[in-house]
Amino acid sequence: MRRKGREVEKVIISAAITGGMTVPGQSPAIPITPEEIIDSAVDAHEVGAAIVHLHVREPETGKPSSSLELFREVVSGIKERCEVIVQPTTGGGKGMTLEERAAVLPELEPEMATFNTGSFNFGLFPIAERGGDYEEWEIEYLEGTRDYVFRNTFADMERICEMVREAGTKPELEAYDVGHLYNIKYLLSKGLLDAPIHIQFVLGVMGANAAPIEQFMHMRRTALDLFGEDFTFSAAGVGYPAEYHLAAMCLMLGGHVRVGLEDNLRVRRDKRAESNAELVEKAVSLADLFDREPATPDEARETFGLKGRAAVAF
Ligand code: KMH
Ligand code: ZN
Repeated sequence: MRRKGREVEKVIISAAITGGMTVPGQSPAIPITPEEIIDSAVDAHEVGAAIVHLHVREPETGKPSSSLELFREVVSGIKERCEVIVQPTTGGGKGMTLEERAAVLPELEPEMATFNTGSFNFGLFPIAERGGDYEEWEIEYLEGTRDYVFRNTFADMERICEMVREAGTKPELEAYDVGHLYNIKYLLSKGLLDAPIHIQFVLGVMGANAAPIEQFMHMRRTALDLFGEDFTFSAAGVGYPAEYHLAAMCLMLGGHVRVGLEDNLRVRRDKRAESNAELVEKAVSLADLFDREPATPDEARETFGLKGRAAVAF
């Protein structure tokens, strides 16, 4: 999907719809129920997203969940309404075991899923410290991240490698720090991952790498050193303006883009986002400034070599 002559280079936009580490009290725009998640995903697709990255939440409380019934309801609901690539999380939320997080792979056999490439502290407790109108469980959830390690050991990663192969799922390799790229290299060297790989640089989580563009460039440079040109990439900048700063870097450097309420709640410095679609629209406008146009889901399927929507188990 590289530019030929005057052809515009396509950009694969991914919308991270709801997340598993944020809590609903942070923004009324975060979709909670299956219906809200489905509507938000379809709307994000209609304005330019080729991929929707999905978590699910308990409909009554908004608490992040690993319920396979909820996942099935959401992914089937989206598939009925549009052709977008549905990418469930295997990262889940705080307190979920690896088996709970990864159960979407054998259950849904999705075209794509996330694959987290290392362990690190995942700190969201400063959000609660800043104050706000939170339920008691939300404060506990956020405060509990003071003592939370997002666990992705080598044994865990080897297990996910087996599971994505069995499910015929393309992993999106989430790298939150430079060491995670070396973990990916190790898995490749053991023949556990298939090339070409797709890497997502996730910058801005407290406990891992921060999101200044120098750190993005450092990670991309390291990836080039380790993998040559044989990889695709996108970036998820956590928070505002990181989301759009990294989107701009990816647009300039031939990469792809992720935006969405999972990562960032603002569309401008002085304006909270009202929907995922609004965040995607801004990414599409930014792409246009760099002569990039949104890829359709089928163009993204071709770029990533996906098995196709007829081959999923939902
Ligand atoms: N929540 C993001 C920081 C996953 O779901 O597996 C990273 C993420 C990973 O989206
Ligand atoms: Zn996620």
